[in-house]
Amino acid sequence: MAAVVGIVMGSRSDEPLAQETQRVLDDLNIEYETSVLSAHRMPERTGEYARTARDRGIDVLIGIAGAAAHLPGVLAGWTTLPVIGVPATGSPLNGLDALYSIVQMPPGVPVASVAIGSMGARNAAYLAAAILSLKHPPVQQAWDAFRLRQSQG
Ligand code: RP5
Repeated sequence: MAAVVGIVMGSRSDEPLAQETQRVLDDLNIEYETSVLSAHRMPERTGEYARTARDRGIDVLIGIAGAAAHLPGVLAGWTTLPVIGVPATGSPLNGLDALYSIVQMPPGVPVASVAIGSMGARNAAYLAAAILSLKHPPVQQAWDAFRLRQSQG
């Protein structure tokens, strides 16, 4: 299966979080591609990536960014695919700035925000699985099986 999730991080410094997302997607056998694209340092390439994502077979985008974390919102501005934002830690405000930036999107261009940091990075992958399960039966099986295992403690 080709990549169906596009993970985008705003900086190489976000890589530890991206790896947490990747680990969950690997466990669920979900294919993904990973890019480093800064919405402010590389605005053209960021737009191009999001504009072409659907035609390349991507179904969900995950944007990981810290500080003034406009990356997920910019991705959502360039595509009608679902976008999940992960607020990264590491700034002087320790992710609260990124959380507010991501979660406070004005109506019409939504971004689904998950929690700050590691919890959010993992939940972004699980939320992507839930979205993909609507269209990809193997993902539905893997996602349902995970939820069942989890419920058994
Ligand atoms: C954001 O600013 C990135 O997503 C990163 O979390 C933060 C710091 O970036 P660097 O200065 O480490 O490149 O754009």
